[in-house]
Amino acid sequence: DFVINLLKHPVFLSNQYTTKFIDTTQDLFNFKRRRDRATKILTYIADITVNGHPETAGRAKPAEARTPRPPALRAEPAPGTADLLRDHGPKAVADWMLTQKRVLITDTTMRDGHQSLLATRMRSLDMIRVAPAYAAHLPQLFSMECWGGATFDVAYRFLQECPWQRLRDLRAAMPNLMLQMLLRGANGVGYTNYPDNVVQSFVHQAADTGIDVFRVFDSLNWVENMRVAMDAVLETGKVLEGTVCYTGDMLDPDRAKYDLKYYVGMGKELRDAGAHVLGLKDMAGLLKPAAARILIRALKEEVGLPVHFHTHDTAGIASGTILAAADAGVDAVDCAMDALSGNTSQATLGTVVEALKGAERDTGLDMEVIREISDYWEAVRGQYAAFESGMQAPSSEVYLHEMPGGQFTNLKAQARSLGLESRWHEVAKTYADVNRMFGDIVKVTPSSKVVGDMALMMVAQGLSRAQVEDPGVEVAFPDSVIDMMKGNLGQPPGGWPAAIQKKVLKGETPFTDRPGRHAAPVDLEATRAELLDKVRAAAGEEAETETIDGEDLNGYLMYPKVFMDYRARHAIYGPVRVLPTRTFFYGMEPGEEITAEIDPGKTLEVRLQTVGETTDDGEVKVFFELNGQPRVIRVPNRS
Ligand code: BTN
Ligand code: 3PY
Ligand code: ZN
Repeated sequence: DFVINLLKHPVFLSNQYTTKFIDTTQDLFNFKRRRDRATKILTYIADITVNGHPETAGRAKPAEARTPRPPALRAEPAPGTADLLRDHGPKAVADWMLTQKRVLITDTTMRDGHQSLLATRMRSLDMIRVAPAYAAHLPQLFSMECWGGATFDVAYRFLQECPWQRLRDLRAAMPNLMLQMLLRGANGVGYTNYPDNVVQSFVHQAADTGIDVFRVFDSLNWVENMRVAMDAVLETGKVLEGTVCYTGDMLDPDRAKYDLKYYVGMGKELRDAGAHVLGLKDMAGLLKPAAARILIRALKEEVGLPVHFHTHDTAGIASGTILAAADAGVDAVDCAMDALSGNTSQATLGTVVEALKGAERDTGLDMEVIREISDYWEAVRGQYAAFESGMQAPSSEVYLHEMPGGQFTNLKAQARSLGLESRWHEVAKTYADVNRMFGDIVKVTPSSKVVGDMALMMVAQGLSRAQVEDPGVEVAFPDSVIDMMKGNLGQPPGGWPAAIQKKVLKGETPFTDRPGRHAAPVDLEATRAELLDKVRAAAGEEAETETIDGEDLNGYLMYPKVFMDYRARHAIYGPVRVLPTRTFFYGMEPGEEITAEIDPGKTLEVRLQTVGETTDDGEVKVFFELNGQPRVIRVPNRS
């Protein structure tokens, strides 16, 4: 019946549907199909209850968690920056930034905040529930950074949810605020260069689904490698934030490679390439207040674009640097809501707002609302105890290793999985050695991952920098290092150091031009057809209902295997994004009851009665009540 409903549906017939058509079109669902999705979700709960979630095994459990409750809404969303962009375009946004006096604030909680503190594991539901409070009560925000960076693949890979749907839901919930993403230039939201037309297609899809501000950077600060992505953003009519990554120490004569002249020069290149806003991305939190004063003043005067400053609080000084930047005339700065700020995350939003209050550059944000929203985030954070990094305090060690805040927790987890966590300070020191060995480069995704891979390998194998550089010592370099030395991430200023490059490449000739020039364009329509065939072949009797929209296609182009694995699990477990976070990671206790909104206004009430014994064939029966009706689900006992 469901298939007949679908095939006869006017939207389906007119080809106007997306994969979400099925999840969002109520009138398709006869009783059988409705039970189907609920059964899938019960299967997931049963599986996690019996076997645990692989991602939380052996990790800290949340303390008796307070249920996150979003603040009550007391106002309709007032017009904000998204309205300005919609009505007057990106240039008007930039002009407005320059003429108004406040320090504008971007809230990064939904992207860099949890990427840097919780290994990017925050689920969409926890964001979407608080989004209306931002729209209603913080309409003065410059933007919400809520997408891109590592959040894209982590959503598919670990959270079993569609990153595009997250964006669409946030867009709908915050119509007045500009939504911002982090785009790694030619590396998209991945770890390697993509063909030009894949990057272009991705940017257009992101703009269509809801992104207003594209912060575009390159992991080696190579403007040449950013142009394809930047030109694509310009075509969309959204805000292009062309971004300079900050590294080293501008005032240290030993790090002369990255001096004031270098940054101002790059800022001018980005302006000439069409950027509306100049991003200054201090991904590790290395920019010190005195240097910030000089750098921001110079960028403002010599480049002329509004400057948007991003930093991390790893050393504990981010808000101090932000105040110095405010004095020097910075236009916008990034902060995270208090409960997800500090350490490797951004500066504390409420603190920055308080510090500027009453003075010339008052942010105009409402402190009571900030406290309420932060209180919500505090309860949310409690549910993610399994993903906390264990960093107890800020640390000046960051000036030694220079790891990006968004990499820190991930690299620590990688070190843990190799049994190296207790040798973390050695990893940090080696990371610094690798940076010097590679010629002192910008370290940000993906170049930071290459440096991290090399450092872990050296610590694991007990190799020193001198040994690695010694032509007489055989070294098996990680694939990512070989790839980078071949030129596949582009060129750092001054090129790669010849000796180490030669040793890594064993005589192979590296590229020195743009990697995108070597990558043939992908036939997008052929890929879509191929993908649909694959998805249908895997879907069995539900094959007819499978479709591939532009969002799916772009997800697949970035991450083919990750996307296919996500779809395969989706076929089994259904839309598990609707489950409460605790249930998603820990399953349920006998006697526990939860509700999940499977469609707007339609909830599943789930009660777990008991978990049966494991049968001879290795299966466990899990007894539920679903909306008052008994249901039994069998799952394999894999524990
Ligand atoms: C992963 O870590 O592989 C992705 C997270 C989703 C895994 C699901 S959870 C239920 C089922 N049991 C498993 O061991 N994997 C899947
Ligand atoms: C990312 O690319 O994910 C980053 O956060 C870089 O800072
Ligand atoms: Zn960052």
